[in-house]
Amino acid sequence: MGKSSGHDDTAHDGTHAPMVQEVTDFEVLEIALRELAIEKGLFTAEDHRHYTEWAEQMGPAPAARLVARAWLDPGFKELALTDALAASREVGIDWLHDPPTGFGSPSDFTLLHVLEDTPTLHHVVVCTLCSCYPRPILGNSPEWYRTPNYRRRIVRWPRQVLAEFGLHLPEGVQVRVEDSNSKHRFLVLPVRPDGTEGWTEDQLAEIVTRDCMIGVALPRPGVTSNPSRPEHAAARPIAGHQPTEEIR
Ligand SMILES: [Co+2]
Repeated sequence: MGKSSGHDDTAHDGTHAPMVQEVTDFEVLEIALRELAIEKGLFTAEDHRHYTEWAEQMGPAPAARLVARAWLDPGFKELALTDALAASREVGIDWLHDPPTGFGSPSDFTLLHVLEDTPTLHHVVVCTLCSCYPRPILGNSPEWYRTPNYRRRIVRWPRQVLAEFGLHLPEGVQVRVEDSNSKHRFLVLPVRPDGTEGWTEDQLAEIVTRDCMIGVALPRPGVTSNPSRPEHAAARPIAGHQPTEEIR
């Protein structure tokens, strides 16, 4: 192959190896399986498009509302802690019937657990095996959540990894790392922060960010988006590039 053009079609001459692998093995597998399923009549291309559109509109807003309501309503908090799927329905998320499939998605046909933080106990969620995540109520997972780096390190050095997220927990606070799997997904119910007395559910929901519910951040009045990561100045900066104010 490639000999007729006068080239040796291997990476040895450095000209034929692609800069990036354009399609991963998993993508090839997904395409093959999807096309086969459509060909066999298991679902239509339109069903697939509809499902994809639904999956992409998921976000953390319903989970934030669940937390805010649990802070305000002890009865609802009890429901969230004992039957999180029922509590999900109260904030508009029905894990089994919302997806256009009508039976959930295979990986979301699962049990949700709400983990209650206290002043002396902090929860953080991981999936050490892959990337299990309570997607119907929290949206799609952040990229870092799926990295082997986070998955292997958070279970070994939780305090250190949390500190890297900017969350420095006092020694008196116990850290509990909860490992998700295909049947059990977790949502952290953080401690309601000081300075939010008298707030409405809408006001409270605004400060419950995605990261707070994974357990790598704590809610704070005035912080309504996931905190930015600490940035470090480049060891070998590009000539002429001006670092931003924050990292100078
Ligand atoms: Co997993």
